[in-house]
Amino acid sequence: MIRNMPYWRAARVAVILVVLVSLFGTTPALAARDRTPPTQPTNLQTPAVTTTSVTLAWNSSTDDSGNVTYRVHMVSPSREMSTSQTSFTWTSLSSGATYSFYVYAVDKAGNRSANSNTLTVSTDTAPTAPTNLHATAVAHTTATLAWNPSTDNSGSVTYRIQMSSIYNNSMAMETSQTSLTWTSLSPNTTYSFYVYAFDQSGNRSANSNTLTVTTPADTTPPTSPELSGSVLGPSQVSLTWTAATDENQWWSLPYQVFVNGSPATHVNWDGERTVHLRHLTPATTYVFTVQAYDTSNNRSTSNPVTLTTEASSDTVPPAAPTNLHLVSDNGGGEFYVGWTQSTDDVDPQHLIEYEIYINGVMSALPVSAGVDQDFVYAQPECVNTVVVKAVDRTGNTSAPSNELTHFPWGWCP
Ligand SMILES: [Ca+2]
Ligand SMILES: [Ca+2]
Ligand SMILES: [Ca+2]
Ligand SMILES: [Ca+2]
Repeated sequence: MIRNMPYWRAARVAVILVVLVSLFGTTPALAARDRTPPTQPTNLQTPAVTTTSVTLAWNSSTDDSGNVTYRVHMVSPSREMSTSQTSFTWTSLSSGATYSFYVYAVDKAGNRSANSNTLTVSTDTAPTAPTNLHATAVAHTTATLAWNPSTDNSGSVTYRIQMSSIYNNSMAMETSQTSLTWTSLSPNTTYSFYVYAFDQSGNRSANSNTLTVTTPADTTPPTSPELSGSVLGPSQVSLTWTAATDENQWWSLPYQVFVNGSPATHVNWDGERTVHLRHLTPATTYVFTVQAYDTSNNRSTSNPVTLTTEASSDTVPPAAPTNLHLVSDNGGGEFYVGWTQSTDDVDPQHLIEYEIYINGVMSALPVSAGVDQDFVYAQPECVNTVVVKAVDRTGNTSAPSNELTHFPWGWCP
């Protein structure tokens, strides 16, 4: 064609062809046009549905020109989205609504494949709220609750019951039933409950009504402890008792010891059931009892135990301990102190007891006999001033040792 043109005209056509090639990459007149559409996308399915979204997936198309674009078509309302992937998540849908979709592929030349299968999908719905939350039984430490069930499109739901009280900001229990017994409550206490449902996809219902329950007061005392005791010399007795139980308390009960009807100064730990009472008067008859009490302070009293301390003519206290010094500081407020043991006019050294006072407060740890060192727990003050006193079997108490000043917390403000 160009060969038969005059030279000037052939040159002009050549320039036009060069411009066309640079613009379109090929000569439209020379390239074969792509008239082959992509193959049909198949097996359109939905691997995931939520209350507001549907995820679609399909098997890919092939095309002679390489990559294709997929058009995801919603039938009603008619909308279309594009993707180069073989899956697409359609969002912002309505809960519990039904939608139909199909997919087709388009190649670069605009050839369109056949439509895939049409898939009809319903979005998920959240369960309805449980209703009529009410108590079917309330006891000192339990409340049995029941409610009308939720309904959900996907079948079974799980209920979560929320409880709050002055003791607990919020606690929750779950069940697939429509009733639940809440245990470990306290007597004479008000609790609030509500329940909601969630389906297997985690969609949550609204809350039920809020139910307020007050447990009845506990007016029943614990069982009575069985008390026994023995004399340990002129100034001490040992008391021990069986464990009392309470219908509302599964943990160890606290006890209080009484001497001739008055509370003993001895403070025992909750649950402790053996005590040594010290500094009693020689040759004196005492009546001891112990009381167990529950959280509502209902009290039971043991059998009385009558004991007479041994006689003693010892009226002279031991010499004061000397050379009180720091042995070691274990950190955390625990430190060891040591001293030179005392002597007594009557008792051998191994029977002399040592009371340790920190800032004037007697150590709560058990008193030891016949030792020259012991450990103590610091008072919260920055300066801890420690003294030790010796006590003989008759209860005669020495003057204090020298003072030991210690800084157990390592600093002073
Ligand atoms: Ca093609
Ligand atoms: Ca559901
Ligand atoms: Ca009770
Ligand atoms: Ca003495």
